[in-house]
Parts: sequence; structure tokens; C-alpha cells
Amino acid sequence: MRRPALICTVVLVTAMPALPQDAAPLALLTSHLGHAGPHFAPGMRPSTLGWGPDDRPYPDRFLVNPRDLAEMAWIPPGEFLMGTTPDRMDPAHPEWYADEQPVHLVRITQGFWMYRHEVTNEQFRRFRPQHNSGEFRGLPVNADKMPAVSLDWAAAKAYCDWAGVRLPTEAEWEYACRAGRNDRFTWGNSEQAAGRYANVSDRTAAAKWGDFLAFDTDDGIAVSAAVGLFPPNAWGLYDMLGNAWEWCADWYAPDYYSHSPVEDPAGPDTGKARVLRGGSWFSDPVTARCTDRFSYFPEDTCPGRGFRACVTPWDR
Ligand SMILES: [Ca+2]
Ligand SMILES: [Ca+2]
Repeated sequence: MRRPALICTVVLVTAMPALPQDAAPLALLTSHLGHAGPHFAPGMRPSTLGWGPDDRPYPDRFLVNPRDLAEMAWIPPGEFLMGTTPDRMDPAHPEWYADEQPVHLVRITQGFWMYRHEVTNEQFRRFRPQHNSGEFRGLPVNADKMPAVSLDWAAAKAYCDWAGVRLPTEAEWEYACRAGRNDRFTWGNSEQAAGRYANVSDRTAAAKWGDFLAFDTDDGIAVSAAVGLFPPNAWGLYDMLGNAWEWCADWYAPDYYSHSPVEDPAGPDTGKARVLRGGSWFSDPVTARCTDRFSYFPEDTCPGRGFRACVTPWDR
């Protein structure tokens, strides 16, 4: 709802049960991207897989969700300071960061598995065969490995229900994006380095469309990129910044940080808009940040908005 970089006209802790007897933790599945990984089953954590303790990330390892063949990385439990600290703001524009205040302690009490990639068109079409992400100004965003976009919040949630997973909360999303750091971006603080790490609004997009605000960088891609083309963040997640915006589970409220609970905040009880995170291929350096909060009406769709999912080991 806040200062959209581009007006989007649509071209189109509970008790943990034991690992079930029928689970096959060592069975390998080939993911939708052609990588082999262990098969996810309820209750599975790094320690049950023999990887090591549950309180650390394993950025080079993943499980495969048998429902949609998505790759999932472990996000350990922990705490962080949510919001934007003064040293990460543009002092000329404090209003851009108003809803990211106050910076506050958040504790994620349970580790969870998070999709390494945005859900793709190919995956979404396993759920809804007629899905078409459409195009933007003549450039298609509907290729199989591109993120599924042009879908509303309910469609993202319905997919998650089908795949046995859920949308991340806004707090889980920011925690996973930061991956233990307090940098503006997943790669550090350099806007010029963005082109090596994310598909954002860049010189390629700005040269095509004069109304794009852009990073001072060139990632070479005007619209969606195939997922996983750029390096992952420190916890093994790809495209957290850029490519497609990502719907979160929460309702949006600009003042939520002033009364957010410390443990596992899940957003206001109700609202008019849902949270989106991470920026997209049409986002500038102010919106494609780890801490930026964006929102839109849940029934609204846009060719720059998609999602990724997550699952707590014992919540299904
Ligand atoms: Ca780009
Ligand atoms: Ca993204």
C-alpha cells in the first residue's frame, strides 16, 4: 500500500510426535529442479536426519516435499531484532521506514523448513492446470521455471493447503531472509552489487521502461527469471530479494511493530491488506530489502507477486 514503485496494472510449541513408523527418512526424491534430496515426512528435523543439531542452518542441504517436489532448507529456531535500524536508513527519507519501527526483539521458537525457491509456474500448474501467470508489457512471465505470479493471496494459501505446507509469517520471512545478519540486502549493503545476487529493477529494465526506478546495477533480466539463477542467502534460500514479491500469512498493519509479541508474532487478527515481502523484478533499492514491508489487498493480483511456503516439522 505504501509508495509502490510501479502501479501494478494486471495484464491479466506443541508437543512433538515421534517420527511415524512408515516414514522413510533416507528415501531420496528428485526435486522439481532435478536435485536429489531426502523425502520430507512429518517430524523430520536435522537431528532426526543425522545432519546434526537443530539449532543451526544447513545451507547446502535440503529435503524434498513429496507433494510438489519443492526443495526445503532448515531454518533453525532463534531470535533477532526485527525492523530497520537507523544505520540502514536513508536519512533523507525517514518516512520510507515508518512501518519498520520500532526495532524489536522477536523469538522464533520452532525451527521450520522453508522452500528454497519461490513456487514455480510448473509447480502451481500441478495444482491448477489452467494457471497462467501472463505477461508484463509484452514479455511473458509464464515459463515453467519462472515463479508463479498473477495470483491472489487465497490462491497462494490454497496451494499451500494442497501441498501440506503453509505461508510463512512476516516474522519468519524476515528472520529467514536476514539469515543472522543486519544488512540491507541478503548480500550486504551495496546497491551496485545487486546485479550479481538478485533479479531486481535494473539497468536492463530501466532501459526498456523509462518509468522504472532501478538499482544502479545490471542483472540482465527485465521481468521474471527462472528461480534459483542467483546465489542463495547464507541459509540456502534463493531469490528472497527480487524476482517475485512473496505473500506472507499475516494481515498488514503499519503500527504492528509497536505492539508485536516477542514470541512467534503472527500479525494482527484482521485487516484489509496482506503482507508482501522481498521486492521483485520491478523493485528499487528501497523496496527490495530484507526489512521492507509491503502490502496489498488479498484479492489483488500482479505479474510481480508470487510466494514461497514453509512447514514446521510437526504441523501436519
Ligand atoms: Ca532485473
Ligand atoms: Ca522473491
